[in-house]
Amino acid sequence: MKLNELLNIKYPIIQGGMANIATGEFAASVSNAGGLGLIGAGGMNAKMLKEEIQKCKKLTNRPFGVNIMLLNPDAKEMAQIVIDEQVPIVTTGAGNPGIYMKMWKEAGIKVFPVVPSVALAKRLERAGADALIVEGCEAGGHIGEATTMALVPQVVENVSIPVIAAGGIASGKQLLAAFALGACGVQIGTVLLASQECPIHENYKQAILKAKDTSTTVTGRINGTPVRILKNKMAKAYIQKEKEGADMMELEKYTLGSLKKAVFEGNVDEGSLMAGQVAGMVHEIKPVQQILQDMMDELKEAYQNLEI
Ligand code: TUI
Repeated sequence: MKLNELLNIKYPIIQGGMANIATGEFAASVSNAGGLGLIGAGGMNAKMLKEEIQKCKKLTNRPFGVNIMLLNPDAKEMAQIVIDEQVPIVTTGAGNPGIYMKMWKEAGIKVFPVVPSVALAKRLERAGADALIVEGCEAGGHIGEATTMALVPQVVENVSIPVIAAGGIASGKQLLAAFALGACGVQIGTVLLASQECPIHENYKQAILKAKDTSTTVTGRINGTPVRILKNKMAKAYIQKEKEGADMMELEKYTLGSLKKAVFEGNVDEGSLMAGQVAGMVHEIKPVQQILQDMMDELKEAYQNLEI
């Protein structure tokens, strides 16, 4: 199954959920560029989500979706809002969306949960998921344990619905590799942070451009919510506190709140700059349309140049 046909979009590329970053306006710009734009409900409350959906609808006639971050206290209310607003596609992250599957399917919504394991992939296929976004731990933000390279083919082998690869994808070569692993498309996030349209603070964009292969680290491994971010003063302090056995409440201060510090204030020392391992290969800020087009051109070139 071709992802662009399944979603009625131009390119087989989905934008990541990107909590606190992916507004209705940003999602519309990704959809207008030919990908699937997503409103990242992660950092929003229910009322904000409704407003962002309405903004997005005004800005694009193309398909778009909403990513519901399941740890969000308003997740249940948001699950109903996407139905009321007739959002055509929903992706989920940071949990098992099983309890919402029936209501979404009855409303005709296409549901693409993000999964970090074969076990959850199989369970959600049985629950009626239309496709699965299989995310490896190269990704930015909240991650599972397995890498994209190891996980995608294992999920493909165990389910019959389409698989979309996520984590570690910023170029046409990586898009080609995802197809080789059995995926029908990809989800990208980090490379879109360096787009002209992305509404993050300029300092955050510059930090992405400056990053190299070893510039990310993972906080929260010990307390059970691993989150990949760019190394900075905050990341060092967090990991130190974790080792000293700080409790969840104390550590919480460093997570979602500090993402806002990075996104809105450009505080690159104390903020949490979520980014994937591919940050090291993102070297310029381009319009979203150019990012997608360049990936597709490079995919074709890399395919022709394969030497086997
Ligand atoms: O969700 C993401 N990435 C995110 S969410 C986010 S906001 C946040 N910030 C700080 C702490 C926590 C959240 C930033 N980035 N990606 C998709 C993803 N889902 N990665 C891993 C998972 C996942 C993990 C466990 C999905 C399901 C799951 O299931 C557990 C279960 O209940 O079976």
